[in-house]
Amino acid sequence: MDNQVEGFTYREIMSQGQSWDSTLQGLASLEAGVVASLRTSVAWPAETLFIGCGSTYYLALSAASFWSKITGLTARAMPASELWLYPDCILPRKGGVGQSPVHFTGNERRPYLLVAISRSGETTETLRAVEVFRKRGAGRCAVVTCYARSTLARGADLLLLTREAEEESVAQTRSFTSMYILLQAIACLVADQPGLGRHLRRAGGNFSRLIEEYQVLVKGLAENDRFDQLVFLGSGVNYGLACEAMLKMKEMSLTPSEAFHFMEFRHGPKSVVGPGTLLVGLVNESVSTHENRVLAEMRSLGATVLAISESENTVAADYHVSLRSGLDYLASRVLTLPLLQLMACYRSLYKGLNPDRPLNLDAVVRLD
Ligand code: F1P
Repeated sequence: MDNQVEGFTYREIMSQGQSWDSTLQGLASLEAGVVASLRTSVAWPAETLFIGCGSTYYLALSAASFWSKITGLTARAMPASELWLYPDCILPRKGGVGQSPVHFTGNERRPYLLVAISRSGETTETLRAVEVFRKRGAGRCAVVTCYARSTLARGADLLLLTREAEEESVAQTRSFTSMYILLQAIACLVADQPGLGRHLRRAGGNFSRLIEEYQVLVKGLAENDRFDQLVFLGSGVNYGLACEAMLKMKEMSLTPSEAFHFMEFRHGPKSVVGPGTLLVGLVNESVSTHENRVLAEMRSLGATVLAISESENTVAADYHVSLRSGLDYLASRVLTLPLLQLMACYRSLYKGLNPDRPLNLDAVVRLD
């Protein structure tokens, strides 16, 4: 199989298991300092804001969800450009009528924690958003990036680095999942949840088995001429992942793709469903009754359904990826992406495109 795919994007997709392992090993040496640095001398930040652009905005969406779930702290995600250009919609203004009482302890406004996520550390919108945040004295800024010498990294109060995930590809693959698992590990440190941390360290060991078991399936779906559009559904922490899978398919294969929260899809967007639709559901088995019903309904409208979940027995689908990881649900999330990245890569090659050179795209968006 491998000899049909020469490019660095494919190689980077296939290297993710090792990248996750080395990323987490790298964190182990920083652990004590990380928690101390995240904790301010006063109470925890009033709110944690996650920002990014494109893939890293989708990472921020999922991160805000698992951050709240793991730490109990409130969190929000937004495109970096929103914080840069519309800060008053995000940060209360001193003296402004809209100041929210939740950010006050006594008469002192509690700080925010900003988590700026950027593979390159050079995206203009993200750099400008951090500048705005700092100018407002709104709190401290942690940076998640692959490049230690980047502009963003150099200005961080706390630098969370995954050098091992540096990549040549324009479309993010191992960088995304490695920054993702790094942030999950940080959340475990902040919340003092060593058990979940141990599960995260086991995720890499599942990578090769899943590729071995399902590579042929995703290649077959990628090369099926029946499908002219893809829909990715996910809720909770899965929504950001569904958005990222959608973007991979768009960036690499130019296939019309959309992503929605599971329960939102009925409220209008399902009108596009038909025999040409491949619908990928990232199923959370704790709510699978509801998510299953959506999948069954879309199959009745003619869609072909690929479900990705921990086990097979709860989902009505035409095709199934059963992770069978034995991991905590949150620790298994990174396992959902590599096969969908591969599907996008295979579809790109099948259409005679080059996944290493996505049309119209650059690896970093720099604005003057
Ligand atoms: C952000 C980004 C990527 C996108 C493309 C262009 O980069 O929008 O998400 O896939 O590569 O740049 P970064 O800030 O994460 O480096």
